[in-house]
Amino acid sequence: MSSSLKPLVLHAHTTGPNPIKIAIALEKLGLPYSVKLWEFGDDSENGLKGSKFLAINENGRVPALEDPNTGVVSWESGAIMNYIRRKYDTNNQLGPQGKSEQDIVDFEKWEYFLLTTLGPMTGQTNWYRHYNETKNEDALNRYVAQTHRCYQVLEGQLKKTDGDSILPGGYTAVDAHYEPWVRQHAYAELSLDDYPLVSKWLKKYGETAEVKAAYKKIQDAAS
Ligand SMILES: N[C@@H](CCC(=O)N[C@@H](CS)C(=O)NCC(=O)O)C(=O)O
Repeated sequence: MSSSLKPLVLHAHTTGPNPIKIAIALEKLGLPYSVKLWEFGDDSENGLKGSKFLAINENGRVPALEDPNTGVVSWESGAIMNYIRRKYDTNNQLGPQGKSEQDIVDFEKWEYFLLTTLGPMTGQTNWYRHYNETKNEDALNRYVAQTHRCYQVLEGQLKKTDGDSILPGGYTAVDAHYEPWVRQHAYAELSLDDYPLVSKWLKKYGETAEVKAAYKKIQDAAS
C-alpha cells in the first residue's frame, strides 16, 4: 500500500480483543497506522467513557479508527472492517474469496456469527468468571454453555478446510474477527480439547505475520 498515506489512528485498549481484529486487517493490507491506547473508566482525558474519547465514539468502546486520509471516523469492529475493505482492500486480501452470492452470504454470516454470538457469549463468560461483583453460577454456566456451543458450530465449519481457514479459499477478514475472541478461551477458562480443528486453526493463524505484528503493535504502544 502506498507510503504516501498518512497513518491511520487505531484507538485500542491493552487487553481488549476487539481492536486486535482491526490491527490484523491493517497489518494484512500493509497500511500505516498508529495505536492510541485508552483506559477503562471515565477519566476525561484517558478514559473510554471520558469526554475526549466520547467525542470519537459516543458508545465509549474500542476499537475506533480515524483515517486522516479521508476524514472518516468509524467504530464498531464490523463497520471498521467494512470501511477498511471498501477503501483499501483493492486486491481483495480480506474479502470473500469467491464471487457468487453464496460466497458473499457465507462470508457475512460467519462475520455476523462472531459479532453477535461468539464474541458476546465469550465476553459474558469472562464477565461472570472474573468481574461480576457477586457470584452468579447460573449466569456463568449459561454463558459457558453458549460459548462451547459456538466452538462446536465453528468446529463444524472448519471441517470444510481441515482447520486451515474459516472459509474455504484462505484467510479473510472473518479469520481476523475470530482470532482474538477464540484466543480468549484461556482467559475464559474454557478448554478447546473437544475442538481439535478450532485449536489447529488458532495455532496456525496465530503464527501468521499479520497476527503476530498486530499483537506486537498493541504491546509496543503499551510500553
Ligand atoms: N461491538 C463492539 C464491542 C466493542 C467492545 O466491547 N470493546 C471493549 C474492548 S474489547 C471495550 O471497549 N470495553 C470497554 C467498556 O466496556 O467500557 C465492537 O465489535 O467493536
